[in-house]
Amino acid sequence: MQGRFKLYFHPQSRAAVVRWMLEEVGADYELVPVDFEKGENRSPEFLALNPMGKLPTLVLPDGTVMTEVAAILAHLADCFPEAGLAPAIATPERATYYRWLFFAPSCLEPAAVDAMMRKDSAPLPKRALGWGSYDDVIDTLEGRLAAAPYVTGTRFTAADLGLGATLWWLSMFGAPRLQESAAIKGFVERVTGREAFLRHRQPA
Ligand SMILES: N[C@@H](CCC(=O)N[C@@H](CS)C(=O)NCC(=O)O)C(=O)O
Repeated sequence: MQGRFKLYFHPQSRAAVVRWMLEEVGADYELVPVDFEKGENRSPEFLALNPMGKLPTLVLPDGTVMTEVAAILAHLADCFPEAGLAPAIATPERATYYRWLFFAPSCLEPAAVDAMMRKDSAPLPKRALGWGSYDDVIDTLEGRLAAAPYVTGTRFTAADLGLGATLWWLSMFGAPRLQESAAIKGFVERVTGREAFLRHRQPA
């Protein structure tokens, strides 16, 4: 794909996941530093791009603004088919890819944040929560990752990138059970051993 992407960036934010993806696909991109401490993500200029005041915020070469990690990963995988990070449309592999691509932000992330940060010990009913319970989420992930090296089988895709990045940072924040799971630990080691992962960790 021609043209330059502009990624509003803070190294300790989900924008780093998008930077990893830009490295994977070999995109031309620039980073625009955003200082949370100075409130730059709450400036009128930034809020005009993303009224949520959040990163990642990515401006595509044609000026379209994208937010939401999983949506950005899916779009970049489609824009750079030569990188081979998305299975063909309307195949069983594509269905499985979407399933796990969205599992990270809709189940894993909220379940982990709830498990780690909620002070009130009263458990919420499983049926009221999209993620059911943290243990259900981790059991489900373990089952998948014990069965195959990557979520769609033997090939690394953008879904592995999104899930792997989330598991990686949750492990660093001490989310329960992740360090004790051989399947999850092995998966995180596999995806974070990629060259593009190492490149995205270089100072901006
Ligand atoms: N739903 C968003 C989450 C974005 C998000 O929460 N970003 C955090 C950084 S990791 C942020 O910008 N926080 C700054 C703030 O809320 O002030 C996504 O999946 O991309």
